[in-house]
Amino acid sequence: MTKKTAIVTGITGQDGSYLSELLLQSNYTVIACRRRSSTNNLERVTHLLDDPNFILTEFDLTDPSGVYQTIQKYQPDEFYNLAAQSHVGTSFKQPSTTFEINTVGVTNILEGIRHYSPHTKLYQASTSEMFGRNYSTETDGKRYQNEKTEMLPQSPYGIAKLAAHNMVEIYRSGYNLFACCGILFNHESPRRGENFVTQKIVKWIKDYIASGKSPDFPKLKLGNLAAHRDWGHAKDYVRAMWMMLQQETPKDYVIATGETHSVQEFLDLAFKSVQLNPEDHVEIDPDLFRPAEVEYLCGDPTFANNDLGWNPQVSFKGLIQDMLES
Ligand code: NAP
Ligand code: F7E
Repeated sequence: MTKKTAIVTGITGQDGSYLSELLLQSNYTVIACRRRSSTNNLERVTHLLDDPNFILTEFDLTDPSGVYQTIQKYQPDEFYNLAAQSHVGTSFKQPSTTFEINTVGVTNILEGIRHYSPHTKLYQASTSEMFGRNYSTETDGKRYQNEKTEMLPQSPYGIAKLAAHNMVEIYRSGYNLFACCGILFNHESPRRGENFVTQKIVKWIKDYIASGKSPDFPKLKLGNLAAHRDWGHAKDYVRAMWMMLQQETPKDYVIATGETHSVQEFLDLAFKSVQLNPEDHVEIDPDLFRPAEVEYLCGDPTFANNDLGWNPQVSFKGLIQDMLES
């Protein structure tokens, strides 16, 4: 395989770390971007730091000068934008910051590529949150979202991501850039951040067991357990990102498993697999409910299956096991 260069943003996060691994294994030089931090937050990529093809660099997406300089300096074959204010709940508390990073930040990248490296192929991390409260319905009544489903976002995060999604479309059609969006449904892993519901549940279980199942151990506080999500494994999903940029033409794809489960089901399965009963340990906290909720997500990945040849490898149960056993 010929050597390629890719800029990856968000390398301190879940997807950035898995994607960096995949690219390094595929003979890429990875320009690994992070923003300044007063503490060491490189734990997800510690094992990559000694690799000479993993080149750490620093910029904040909201500062165009750093974005432009990096694009101009490396003129990469590929650019994967995984950086974001990625927490939906937080987006209600920090809507302007969310918009600045998730929309203006993406516009900075698009402008940088347009002016300084128009041959660069861009992957933008879009999301199922953009569908919000909308879904399509099959003749048998099954509800799903795919590339044709109208988007009605329900959070500042979803709105900011949809604006970025539309911006990518405009630069693709208006300036002929190879720019595409993966509309990824929820994906988790042992590297998932601790304030997302799956990892919050798994972490509580591990901490509780580590405490010797202490009767004084605080309860697990959760919000809406009725919401449904289509959960896959992050390792499968970063492979789809890479596949999108290996195509002849840029297209947007839904990446999902096609299965949906409630938060309650995730909770029950995770607790059951370590012989615990959630009813003994979980407390519902009204403060953890969102001002507006996305109640039902179930992706239809048919287009990605057929056009990319992408299929997820890890099942819902396999995902929970991996998170619990890591
Ligand atoms: P994550 O773990 O929260 O990582 C987000 C990354 O963005 C972190 O490295 C963070 O850096 C970085 N970042 C935030 N603000 C930045 C800024 N202003 N400048 C530069 N970097 C900044 O998220 P993830 O789960 O890996 O998700 C990756 C991308 O996919 C995100 O865009 C997310 O919105 C999107 N997405 C995720 C899912 C999912 O289920 N995981 C589904 C659909 C779409 P710090 O460490 O400094 O905070
Ligand atoms: O919430 C409910 C919550 O924060 C899932 C991000 O990666 O996926 C993620 O966004 C569900 C929601 O993920 C708690 O109300 C109940 O219905 O794990 P989450 P999310 O909001 O779906 C999309 C696709 C992205 O793009 C995002 O970047 O779980 N829930 N109790 C809770 N959620 C949290 N966080 N904490 C709770 O205690």
